[in-house]
Amino acid sequence: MEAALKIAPGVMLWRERLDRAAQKALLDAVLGAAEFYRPVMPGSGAPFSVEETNFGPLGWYSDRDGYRYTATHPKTGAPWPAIPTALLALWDATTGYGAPPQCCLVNLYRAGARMGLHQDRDEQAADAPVLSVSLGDDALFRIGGATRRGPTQSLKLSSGDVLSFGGPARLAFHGIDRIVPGTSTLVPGGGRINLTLRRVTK
Ligand code: MD3
Ligand code: FE
Repeated sequence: MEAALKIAPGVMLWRERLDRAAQKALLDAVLGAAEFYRPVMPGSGAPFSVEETNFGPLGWYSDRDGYRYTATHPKTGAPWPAIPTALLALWDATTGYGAPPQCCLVNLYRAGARMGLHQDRDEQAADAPVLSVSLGDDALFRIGGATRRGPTQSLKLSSGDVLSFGGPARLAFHGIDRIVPGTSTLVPGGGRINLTLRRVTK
């Protein structure tokens, strides 16, 4: 394995940490799991451009009533499927954190989808890192500091890349400016899938 790149304090990047076969296996696990839905913004009800689903005992969900973690799929009421074992192994190998992730949020970006700058603040386990796996088309990822104002840096994320955010980076503002359509053949129909592993409770 190539050594991790240190992007900023608390941010580590492993380029192409997953080979094509491992990417395909994860893609198949995602596509065979819970169906995607389109969350809406708290209050306004404006739809996200990203579609989502989850693996794990807790899934992240947003509707008019707010952001929260739920044990069941909002449309079907079924428990979320288990986190794929390859992702649990990746979490152990890259984070060394002493407890497994409880949530694997799956974001699906078709052409034109984006995610505005935000912080992830819905988790009580603030000491745990967040681990992100990119599949499919390239994305332009932006990360700043712990305040909305101030400098940001932009990073291209490609299929198989793995990023961890811990310590001083855990409350960094971040988002996806856009995806670059046609840069990968992995996802049928085109687009990008991001898997985010998190601890939720203390
Ligand atoms: C930095 N997802 O789901 S992953 C999200 O590519 C989210 O779908 C983006 O932001 C995506 O909340 C970015 C990279 C990421 C995830 C969580 C973080 C970066 C982070 C938490 C803290 C700091
Ligand atoms: Fe986020």
